[in-house]
Amino acid sequence: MTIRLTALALAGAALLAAGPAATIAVAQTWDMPVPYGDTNFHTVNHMAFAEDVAEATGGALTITVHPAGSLFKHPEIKNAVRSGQVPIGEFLLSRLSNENALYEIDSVPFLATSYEAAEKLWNASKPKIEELLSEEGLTVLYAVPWPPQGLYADRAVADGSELGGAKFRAYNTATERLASLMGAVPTQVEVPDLAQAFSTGRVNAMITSPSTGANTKAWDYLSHYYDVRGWMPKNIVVASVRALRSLDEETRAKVLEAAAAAEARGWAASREETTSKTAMLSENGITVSEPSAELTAKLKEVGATMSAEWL
Ligand code: PCA
Repeated sequence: MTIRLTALALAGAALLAAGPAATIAVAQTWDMPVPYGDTNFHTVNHMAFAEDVAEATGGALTITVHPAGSLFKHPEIKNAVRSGQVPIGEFLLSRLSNENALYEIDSVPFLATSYEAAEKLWNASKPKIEELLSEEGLTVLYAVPWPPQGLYADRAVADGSELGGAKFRAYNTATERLASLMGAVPTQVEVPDLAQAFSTGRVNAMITSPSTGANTKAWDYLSHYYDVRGWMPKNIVVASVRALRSLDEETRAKVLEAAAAAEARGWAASREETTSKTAMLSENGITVSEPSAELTAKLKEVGATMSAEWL
């Protein structure tokens, strides 16, 4: 008690001595809610980002990553940052498509299906996306794509007709639309609930990355994977402008530096995941194959419809 009062008194004296214009560097801790589990490569990247920040700022800023929607559920994360409940958070960018179609440009099927194309698309769309988010008091720190999206099912899919009436797991509006256009019935399921949704028959198929399949041990609940490479949706990390402003200039610069490093590291990790996690699916007994010409044609047709709708 005495010690605490003394510390408070000292801090108060320092504030008075420094005058109104100076900022006193007070160590801060930031809670960072993220939607995906702790073995996911995005989450691993955020942990490294947090370590970099702690080290570079000499402990002036500590970031605590809360994985798997444990602090805020995925649909709540953006507004939690916006409203100041947390200073920083991650979400799937295309989930914001109901606010502006630009947010889902990375989920238009067959628009950008390689890392090179995804990077071009990000560079082209980034200024406008940054502007839109900044209007809401959010600063973009970094964005990292998932590996190319492939088709998973609890059955063999020869031409796509096998998915007629199937219950199709969706993670954003674009995947919902794709499911409907394939003649399936879409239903939103978050990654932490995925294994259970399949095991209980709530869903039979989905399109997602080899990472999400491997992270959720898809071999326990389905049998087939088709390497469709449909699109590469991105996760984005944003901080509130207010929270960034509350840092002293040097600390803020270190955060932005660590964020740039996290973006580069994340893209490299994503590339690596594509190969390693596809191999893991097959090693664990999933039948991994290229989609047939018929299935590809069907998906491309759906993609063309969705591109036209996006435009
Ligand atoms: N995994 C996330 C989004 C895209 C991906 O590869 C998911 O399945 O929800």
